Amino acid sequence: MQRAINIDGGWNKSWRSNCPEGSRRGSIFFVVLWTIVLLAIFAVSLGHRVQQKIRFVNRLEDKNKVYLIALAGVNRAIAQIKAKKKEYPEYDCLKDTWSSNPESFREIPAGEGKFSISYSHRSWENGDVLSRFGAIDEERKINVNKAGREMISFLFQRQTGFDRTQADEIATAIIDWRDADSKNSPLESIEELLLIKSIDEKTFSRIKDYVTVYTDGKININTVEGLVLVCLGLKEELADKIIRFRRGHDSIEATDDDNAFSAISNIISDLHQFCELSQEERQNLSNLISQGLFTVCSENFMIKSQGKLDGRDEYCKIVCIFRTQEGKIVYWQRQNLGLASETLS
Ligand SMILES: [Ca+2]
Repeated sequence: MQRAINIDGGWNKSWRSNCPEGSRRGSIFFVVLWTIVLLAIFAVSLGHRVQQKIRFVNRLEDKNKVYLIALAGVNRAIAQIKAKKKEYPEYDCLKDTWSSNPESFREIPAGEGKFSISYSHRSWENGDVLSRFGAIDEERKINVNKAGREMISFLFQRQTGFDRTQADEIATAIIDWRDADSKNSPLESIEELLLIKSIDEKTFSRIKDYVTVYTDGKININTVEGLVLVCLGLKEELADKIIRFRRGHDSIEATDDDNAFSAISNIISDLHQFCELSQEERQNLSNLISQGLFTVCSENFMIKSQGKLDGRDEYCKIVCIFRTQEGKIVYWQRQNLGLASETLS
């Protein structure tokens, strides 16, 4: 027992002599300091993560808000189309409220931002790009599932600079594509043209505003652009007379004084009252009418709605096609800033 006490007492003595009180306090202070530093680092890291999550949630909220703003634009356009169809179902033309209506479609406040519905088109005279606030009827375009080889070929010759042989080859490829020999079904979207040989992004960009897959193939003579009239087989001078008839006295398209063909049976007589038609022009127009190429009504409307939040860069663009007969959307594409587009069917 005496030995044990001596040994223990000796150890305590040795430890105290090696670890003086000041040194022990220093060690504790050092541990506490490191703990504080580590806690501070953890707190900063946690704060950074929380900030990131807050920013992410805010971005999701902005994305949702701006989508709803663009959606409000789509609903506004559909309401205008339905109202016009209910009030004047006989024919559709460019002075309709769905077609040219800056008061309803330009920078319209909605929620925390604004929406606009607009599209660009080219001047018949000089090809300048012009803007209009409204929707676009698909019946002004060539249906690539219905059009003949010559019509498609002519569109590619006029718009892409391809010569007759190259354009004929593309037209043949499109017709083969939609025939039973290959795909066994019509094109489901105009973007499907990009899968066809010789049609790259550049070529597609030059013809995409003139083609559709959503109509029955008939062209609305009240809304069609001059280029498409020529592709149908009208002489340029006759296409020009139709465009000038539609513009009315002010010679400006889509204004209140515009003229419109109220029925297919009135096309030649209405045009003849406006300007002189040669026998050849009458025959030219009569041939196309008898082939059933024209209509005066539209049933499918493309709406391009862009929503934007006030004071922020976030925006959302919706492109859709509304079919009035069935009262439903037949095409839907939504695109947010910096994000890949998603396509819904
Ligand atoms: Ca006019």
